[in-house]
Amino acid sequence: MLGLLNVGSVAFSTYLPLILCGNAAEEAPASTTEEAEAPAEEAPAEEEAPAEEAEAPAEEAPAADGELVSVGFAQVGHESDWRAANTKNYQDTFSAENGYELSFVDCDNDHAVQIETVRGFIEQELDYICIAPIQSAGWDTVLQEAQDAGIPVLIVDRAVDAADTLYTTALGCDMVAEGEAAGNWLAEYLDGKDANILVIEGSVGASATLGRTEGFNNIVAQNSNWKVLDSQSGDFTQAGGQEVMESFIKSYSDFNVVVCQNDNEAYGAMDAMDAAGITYGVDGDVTIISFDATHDGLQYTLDGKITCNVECNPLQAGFAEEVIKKLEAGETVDKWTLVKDEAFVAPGIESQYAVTMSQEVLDGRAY
Ligand code: GYE
Repeated sequence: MLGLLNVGSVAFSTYLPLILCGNAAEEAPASTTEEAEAPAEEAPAEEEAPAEEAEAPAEEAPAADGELVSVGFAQVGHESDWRAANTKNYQDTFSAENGYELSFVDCDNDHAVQIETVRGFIEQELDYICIAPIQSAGWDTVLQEAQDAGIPVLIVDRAVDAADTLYTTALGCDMVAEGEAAGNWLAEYLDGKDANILVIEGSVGASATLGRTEGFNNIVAQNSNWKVLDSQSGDFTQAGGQEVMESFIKSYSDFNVVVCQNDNEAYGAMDAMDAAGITYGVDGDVTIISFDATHDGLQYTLDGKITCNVECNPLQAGFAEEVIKKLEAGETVDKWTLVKDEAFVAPGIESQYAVTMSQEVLDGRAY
């Protein structure tokens, strides 16, 4: 169920030697611009992207004068199904057909590679730089370098821990709100019952991890009969989720809630519980909460295995394109764009915080 991203098989960028250095160059799958072959109308993003983008006639595209607008995208990596959907959305949106030359680099979850990737984009004098920051700390110097070079920077998906004067705009989901949504739903669901909670966190230092943890803990603090027994990073991967859950099972026997900070970790945690004979889901002993609401994650929610799944919408490229179009037109842009999301619960559960899953809901999803 872990979708393997095929980013490594596409043509390597001519820029690649400049932007990947050291051993990372051998390991980091990287790809670039010309591979975005899917015509825009086939992109799953189109239904959810802002209407202006989806409908924009060719003459309004930034490439109207025949020049492609160059955009560098320093992507986190290929750790999850969410990331695969996000990457596809950027490649579909920033296609040559739409007037862009996209330099896409998969930074393989390595902060140092990501910094050097951005430096490479600056050296190449690209028109725009999008960064999905692997970790939130450590950005001041390279953001200053981009600013000195006069290149607008869009911080996408995750946030940076840097002054907002150092970048042009930021966009993404509200991770703290996602964590609070999970906690509020759990309080409603448990209706006063005790909770012994295990948390499988995302990658260390990522704003998605920090925000979801903070938001969930805000609600834990309001429930005196809830206890977080342990909280460990599963690195947003299926293997990581499985490994952490296996070690939790060795140490704890009295848990009734497992919070996985993304769907892939939940798949791994379910494998570990299956192997240990622990039952979970609406009919089992353990309630699983997950984040992302990817297609497979919501299938598990529909099946009653993941009881609550808090969405983070990966279809964000339309928002980035909207910003770039405005900048191309000399307009000012908002400092922050919120990408909205919602939560889903298993059939048979009614919640003021979440949509109850059905086959129809799953079939209507764009990713
Ligand atoms: O939840 C996870 C991915 O930054 C919101 O990163 C994103 C997170 C997402 O690896 O699956």
